[in-house]
Amino acid sequence: MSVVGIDLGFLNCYIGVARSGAPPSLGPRLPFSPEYLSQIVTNVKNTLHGFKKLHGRAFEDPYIQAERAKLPYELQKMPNGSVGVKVRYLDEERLFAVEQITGMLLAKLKETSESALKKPVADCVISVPSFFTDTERRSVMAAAQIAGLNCLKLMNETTAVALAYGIYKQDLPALEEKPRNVVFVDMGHSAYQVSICAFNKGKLKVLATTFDPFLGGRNFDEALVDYFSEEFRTKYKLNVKENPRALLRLYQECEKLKKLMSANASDLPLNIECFMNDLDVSSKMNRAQFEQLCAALLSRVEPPLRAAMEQAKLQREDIYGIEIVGGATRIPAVKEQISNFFCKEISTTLNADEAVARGCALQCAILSPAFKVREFSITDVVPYSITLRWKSSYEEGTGECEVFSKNHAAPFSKVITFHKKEPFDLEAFYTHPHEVPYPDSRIGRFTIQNVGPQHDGDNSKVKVKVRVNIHGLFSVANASIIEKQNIEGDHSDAPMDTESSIKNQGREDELDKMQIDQDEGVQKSQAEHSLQLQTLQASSGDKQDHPSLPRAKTKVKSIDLPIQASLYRQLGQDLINCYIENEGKMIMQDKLEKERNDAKNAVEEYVYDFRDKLCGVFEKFITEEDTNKLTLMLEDTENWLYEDGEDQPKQVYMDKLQELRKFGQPIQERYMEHEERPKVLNELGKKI
Ligand code: ATP
Ligand code: K
Ligand code: MG
Repeated sequence: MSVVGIDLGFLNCYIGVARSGAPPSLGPRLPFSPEYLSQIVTNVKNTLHGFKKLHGRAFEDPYIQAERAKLPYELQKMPNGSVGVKVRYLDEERLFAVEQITGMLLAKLKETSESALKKPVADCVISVPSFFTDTERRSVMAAAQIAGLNCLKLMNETTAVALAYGIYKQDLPALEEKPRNVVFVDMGHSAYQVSICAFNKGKLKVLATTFDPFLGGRNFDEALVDYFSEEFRTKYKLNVKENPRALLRLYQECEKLKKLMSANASDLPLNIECFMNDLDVSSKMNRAQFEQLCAALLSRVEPPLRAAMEQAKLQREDIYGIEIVGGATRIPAVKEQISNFFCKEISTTLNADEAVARGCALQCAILSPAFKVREFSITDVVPYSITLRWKSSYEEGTGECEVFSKNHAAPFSKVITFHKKEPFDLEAFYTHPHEVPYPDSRIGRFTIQNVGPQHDGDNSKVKVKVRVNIHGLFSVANASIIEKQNIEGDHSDAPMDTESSIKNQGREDELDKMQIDQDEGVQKSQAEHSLQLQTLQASSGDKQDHPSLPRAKTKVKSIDLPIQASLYRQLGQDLINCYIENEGKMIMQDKLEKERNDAKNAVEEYVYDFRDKLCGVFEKFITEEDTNKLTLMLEDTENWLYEDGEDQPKQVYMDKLQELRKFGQPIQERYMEHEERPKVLNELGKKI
């Protein structure tokens, strides 16, 4: 049994593999470059990359429109208003939803790990940036489903890094001791993330996570591209920005130059031959110039560090170490900004490229029942505070309540009590839209159905459980009506519509297990369920609700209520199923296409091999006349392969091969016989 962790990077994807046997060994590192997609989607002219952040957004989203201008491939609006990518697939222009594109990438990653491990792979943990909203997360989940992967957890990238750091550390402080606080910094190609984690033996707790979702290696490339485009405009009168091909090449060269400048401070050349209009261009730059050019970008390194420290309520001296990962942290000036802020050397003990994938693989092993991994508990945070608003058509006004504050522990469940006479809506949204790098603050609407008054006409007590689950997704997980059967004296509490006594149920792992159970489709019986709620109720010390009544006298019955959820920009399961079917078809088509190509290659190979042998080993076994005839035939076949035979069904190639073999086989046999004869005689000789 093997499980995998997938770092779904903007530019680079990595797979970490955990194999059974404790502790899990991390198997072959499987790096992926975006070029892989061109293998998946046959005949794609442009390599597709950078679609990670197109997830869960509307086509009109300003971020999408800004990206659109930069991407070498075309984006288009899908019928449901989300983002599609235009791709040539088997000589046909096709539009794929971004979920399908990531699904293809994930399917490829799955297939590659399977062939490396020689075992099927289904369970996985996939990384997402900590700043991803619910909509973005759900879109990535859909992609996993399309790829046939069972995603046990969407894991925040920096949390994965923290796990990779902590799980093998032998010297973490004991549980009762002061925790060890470590800062994790990840700057990749597209984003910059910081998180501060507190470690004790066997556990890590994320204290705060901050980010600049729009700062990464690509911005440094962009700064260089802008600079050289300007220079080439004056120096060579070239308008690079108007030529997509040239622009792409300039981006590639600038990225190379940027990396070279990380290792070398002196003047470095930038030369591109036949750049535009048959012109060769050349220029140079050194590290000091680069840093000056990128001063504005570099000044954005500090604020998230400062914010993280403030939110974690820590001082510099509380920090044990700073660990950096992600390709762009190799830029010396970025490192310098970080170490200057903390007045401390930064540590690079983690593998900057693989840490996220390793952490995900470890998390997957922890979650998988097939693995025995040492216990390690992980508490993440809610990145943005979440508010519930409720209204009822029957009563006036609305009520509001922040159910999760920023950096609140996650996964976590809470129970809220409402007093209602009729069904009601709960609207969940991010409390502070300006803090969220996403243009819409809506999460979803949850309608609590089947609510009616009590027998005496009074409000009913409705308990609603809200949760942020293991993937970082918010939901109204369940709702139940509490019926009191011995009502006498019980109504000291006047109907209070806006009362929302939030009881923390604790982030106890018990609740998480419940979540996993439900995800696996295990339906709890009514009895079991109400029992559970009762226990929760008892443990929450539900006193202020019944100030005058001793608990023992109230008979309480809890009845589950149906919840109708409508999540913001949710892909319907019907559509996902349709994508799954399509993905299956494409995998089949790819397989057929591969077989067809293999059959064609076999003909080509046979032609070359036969020709070699005709003037080589076969020479003695064939007349000159036949040789000439066959040479001509091989030449014809070769020409045919480049012309009419270029694009034929598999069977045509197989027939062709058969035809060639008819001529080749007898000669081959004569030759083999000749070769074998002395050996056979030799053997016989020995025996005699
Ligand atoms: P993201 O985390 O944003 O999704 P990613 O995980 O794909 O993206 P990484 O693989 O961590 O990104 O980093 C890629 C970036 O790091 C690229 O911009 C690349 O140019 C940059 N990079 C890699 N090596 C160096 C180096 N030596 N010096 C400077 N930059 C580098
Ligand atoms: K990566
Ligand atoms: Mg990354």
